[in-house]
Amino acid sequence: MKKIASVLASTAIVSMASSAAFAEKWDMPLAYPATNFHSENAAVFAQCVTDATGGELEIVTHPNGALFAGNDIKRAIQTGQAPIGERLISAHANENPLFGVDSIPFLATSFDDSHKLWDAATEEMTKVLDEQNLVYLYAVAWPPQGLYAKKEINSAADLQGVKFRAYNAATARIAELAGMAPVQIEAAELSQALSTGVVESFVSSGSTGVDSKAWENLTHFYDVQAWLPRNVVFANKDAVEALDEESRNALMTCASEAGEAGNAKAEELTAGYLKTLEENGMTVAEPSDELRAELAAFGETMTTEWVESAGDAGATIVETYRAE
Ligand code: PCA
Repeated sequence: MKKIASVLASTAIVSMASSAAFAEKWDMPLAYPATNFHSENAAVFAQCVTDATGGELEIVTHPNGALFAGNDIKRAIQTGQAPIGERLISAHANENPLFGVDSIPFLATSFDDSHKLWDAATEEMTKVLDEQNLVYLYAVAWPPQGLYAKKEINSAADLQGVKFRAYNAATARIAELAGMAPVQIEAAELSQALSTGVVESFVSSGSTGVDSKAWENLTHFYDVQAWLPRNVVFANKDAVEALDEESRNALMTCASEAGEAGNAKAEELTAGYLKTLEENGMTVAEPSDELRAELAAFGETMTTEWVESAGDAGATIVETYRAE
């Protein structure tokens, strides 16, 4: 007992001596695995802030939902349980439709269009997050979303009754429109849900298919390119305001660099993920004309629904985007 106490005491002294008088450590919860490109990018961002402040503000990432599960990250930061973190923002569209702006099917399906749409939405997004005690730092797109299944899917009729994993309101709504049974499941739990048969289909990127080794349980990936959802990194507003100016500037500069770098990485890696799915035995294909048309019709329904729910602010974003 005594020995443990003295070890602890000396560890405490060492860590005090090695850090500056008012140094701060920020734990940063992430929902996705350490090897996912978002998590790797967040680790570079964390190091950037730590280096730029000479360790005055040290950010330490905690991937894979280890500190907070994906669904709890946003609330944890709003309430100050964690000072900073990353979250798939569209998973919170039930709080405010604006959070689902990046998941309107077939509105923005390429990286370029996705960036245009996001640019049109950023000011409003920053404001809405600010009202929730959050400071918007940066956002990185996932590669375009495709359809995973364990059989050939030629039309929406083939999806009828399939057990489907949803990750936000848009994926749940597609399931509903296609007559599937949606279950909300975090990416960290996806492999298990697939191997136990809880779900047999989902819509996501090649990146998440690779992370969850989709080929172990599924056979087909249809590259439908429905939308490019984003992970947003934000910080607790009180925690940001308590920083000295130098640290705050470092945080903002590193954030802007991380946004650029992360989006470039997403684009660069997209084709490789689909290749990995293929190399592991999955059929990677374009959707049939019929499936494409049916999904497009769901998209039209959902675009109308979104614009109705998001009010003037939403309509302005879509108009600005379309005018670009
Ligand atoms: N991967 C995340 C969200 C979008 C994506 O490509 C997921 O499936 O949870």
